[in-house]
Amino acid sequence: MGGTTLHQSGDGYQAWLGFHRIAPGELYDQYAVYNRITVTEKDDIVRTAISELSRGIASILGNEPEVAESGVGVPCIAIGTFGSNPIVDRTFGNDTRSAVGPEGFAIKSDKDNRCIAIGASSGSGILYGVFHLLRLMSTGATIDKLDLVENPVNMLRMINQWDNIDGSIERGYAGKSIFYANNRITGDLERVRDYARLLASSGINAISINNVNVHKYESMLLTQEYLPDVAKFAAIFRSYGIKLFLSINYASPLEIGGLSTADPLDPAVREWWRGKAAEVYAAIPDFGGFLVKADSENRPGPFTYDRDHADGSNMLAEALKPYGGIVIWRCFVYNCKQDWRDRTTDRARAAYDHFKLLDGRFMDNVILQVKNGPMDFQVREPVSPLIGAMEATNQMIEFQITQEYTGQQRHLCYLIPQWKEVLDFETYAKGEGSSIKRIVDGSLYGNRFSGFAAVSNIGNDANWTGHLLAQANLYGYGRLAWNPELAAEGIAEEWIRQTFGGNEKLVRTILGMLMESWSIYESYTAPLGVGWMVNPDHHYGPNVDGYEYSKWGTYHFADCYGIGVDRTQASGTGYAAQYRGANYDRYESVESCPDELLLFFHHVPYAHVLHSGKTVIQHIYDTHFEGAERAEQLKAKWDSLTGSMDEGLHKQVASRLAEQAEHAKEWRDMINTYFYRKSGIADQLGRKIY
Ligand code: GCV
Repeated sequence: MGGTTLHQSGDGYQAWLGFHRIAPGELYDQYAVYNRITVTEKDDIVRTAISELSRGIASILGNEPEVAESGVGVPCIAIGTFGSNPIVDRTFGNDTRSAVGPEGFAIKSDKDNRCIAIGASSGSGILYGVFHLLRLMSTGATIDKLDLVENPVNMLRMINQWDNIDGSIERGYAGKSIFYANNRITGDLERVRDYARLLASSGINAISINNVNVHKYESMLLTQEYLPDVAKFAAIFRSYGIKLFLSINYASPLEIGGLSTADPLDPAVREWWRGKAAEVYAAIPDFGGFLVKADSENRPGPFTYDRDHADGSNMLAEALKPYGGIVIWRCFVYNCKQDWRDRTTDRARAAYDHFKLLDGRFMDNVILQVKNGPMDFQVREPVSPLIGAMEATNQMIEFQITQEYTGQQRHLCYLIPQWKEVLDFETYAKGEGSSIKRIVDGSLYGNRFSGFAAVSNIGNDANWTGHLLAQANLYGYGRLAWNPELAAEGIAEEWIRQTFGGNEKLVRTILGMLMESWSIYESYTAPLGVGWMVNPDHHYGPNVDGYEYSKWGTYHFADCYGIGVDRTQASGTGYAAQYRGANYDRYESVESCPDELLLFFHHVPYAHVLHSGKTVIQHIYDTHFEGAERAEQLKAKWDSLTGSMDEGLHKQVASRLAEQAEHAKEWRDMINTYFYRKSGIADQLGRKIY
């Protein structure tokens, strides 16, 4: 292990932590007062916080602040957990202290005494407070009148790496793994540390560091051969307040344990996992727990032994319980070999059908991780009806930051608006006021564990995410997990100012581009919620009938008369009935189903008239022509920023946008031609369809 990362200005490596120098002026004078930090504590995370604050201020002001341990003296930024720093203690009264939760913080400016205090009840709180102050400074905010308390809304704010230990990344679009190469943990530790900084600065507090598809080699991470190196990663993440988890192979007792079964009810298997947990905790005392994908896409699981997923997860939960560990059990469980041509079998139904009836059977240290939609991270799908359907079970939501079906970081697609729609969705699980965000923050049902998980979009590309603007999705995910009430625009603007500086034209232009990018991508790809029109395996590029499981017929059921999947209770797969009350009514009826999901829920003729007044076929033509044009405009907008940012940064995005504009035309032509040929209906505007 070891090594250092070389990077250059203009490569995007610093991401949103570049901390641009501010020019002399009023703001500089206001910030420059705070050139001294006082702190008395020395624990790991507080030390991280001090070093981050010094580094950030040095970069913003051009001078390294003095760090004094006395805890007294002004002007200063006084930092400490309550009871450790006299300035912090005299700044915050009992009301404030009791309002600050385990990972929260309070910040208050005392203008007269030229002092800013950051108080918290833990080292993590201090670190988040420091990053908050730096965020304010690097977005040009006034800091001499601060008086705020912040607590994260979600307990778990987790990142899932899909890294394999051969160094590849499943659905990774930004180079190779920063953790592994050639079946070894190599890991440039500096790079891993820099990743931890990025994550902590956006609010992340947990990470699983290997793919959920765990093969034999990845199972080895649980062995003595690998655990000492895994522990080094854990130490780095720990110093940034981030807990480390591992994905495990359900068949590990067979794969690496020499047993002949992985049956969760077999005493030898239970004993094996208890022993394994003890070994892992001996190496990593604050280990988070196991993330599990079982009985899905050829992964082993309890079904092999005629056991259900409660049996399977509880067995692991029991092994982890003595150490405070948790089991995060994924609900992405479906039979990919199923023949669904008879139209009653429906992949969308699978998660709910498998798990709903198990409500109440899971131990309290099991959390079910549910993808945001019932299928698989499409550009548009409805919200998963499983979220909120299990009152007596811990649940967390899973998003996909890596852009598997949303342009693979070759196309611009700012995903925060999509996630906001999901989080704001009213489920009626406990009557009105039962939004997804209230379920996954644990408040609706008073869950012991809950939160957010998302699949990372980083690799060892210099700029982390391949497409520089895809950094906004990683940053935005963390911010949204911290506080789902934040607006998508606000998050984008923060990210832009921190990444590119405060030039107003630049900020407005990039903000506009990010905010329209999801709608642009949707418009030239898969229409009206139908999804899946991608090439098999790698899932990039248009292929209307292409998706790999289309051997059972297409996922969209298009023929010469119509298109879409009938998921109604009345005549289709019955999926619509997994929703409650008004949601069921809205989706079940073709009249009330929202246009953007029409083909997800209904099979309709091409001449069906949408709420927009257009026919389905005309909508397909129009959106594909417009989408390709709008992709071209994205490129022009970016070109207008030439000269207003580092040339290297500008160039890398310009080339991605040029590629996007070209590929959008390919999407337009493939989709329009396909449906023109299928339907035989001409474009009303007489445009050329290739
Ligand atoms: C890690 C989809 C992806 C797979 C992924 C799977 C999952 O099917 O294409 O690459 O596997 O989701 O979420 O488990």
